[in-house]
Amino acid sequence: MEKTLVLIKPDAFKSHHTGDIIKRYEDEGLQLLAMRMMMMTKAVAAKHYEEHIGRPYYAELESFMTSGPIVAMVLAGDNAIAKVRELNGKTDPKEAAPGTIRQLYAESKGCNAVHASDSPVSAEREIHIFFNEAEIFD
Ligand code: FUP
Repeated sequence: MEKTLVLIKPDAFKSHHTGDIIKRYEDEGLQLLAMRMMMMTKAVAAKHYEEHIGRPYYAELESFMTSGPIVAMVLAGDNAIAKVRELNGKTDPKEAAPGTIRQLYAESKGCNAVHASDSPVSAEREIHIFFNEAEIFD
């Protein structure tokens, strides 16, 4: 079983789509192994988005991601990384396929409802920013 880190971002949390989003993943057979509601600090944002530091949109990304509660979770299943990214849709909701989470719930490329790991290496790194082994129920 592959694991992936998912974040429900402040926009989707604020617009009350947390339940809708979790249901989409569970309906596709993905299993919740860990979950926490929290505020992302600037320090956690810098760790999580380290490859984006210095890019023109970083200040906006940091300010958005620390603007309100997020829900962090670990999901597992066959091909979980690709499956979750497909359910999420493209980064820019204008390009996201109909019925994807971003097409349904995101406003813009910056405020785009969800994050999901993009590779096994990222998943391993990102999961351990948010959870320790004792919090992952596998
Ligand atoms: P994704 O893998 O779909 O989450 O997208 P990226 O890793 O490319 O980008 C991470 C986050 O940076 C996005 F969710 C939003 C932000 N971003 C922008 O705001 N503008 C950009 O041009 C690219 C990324």
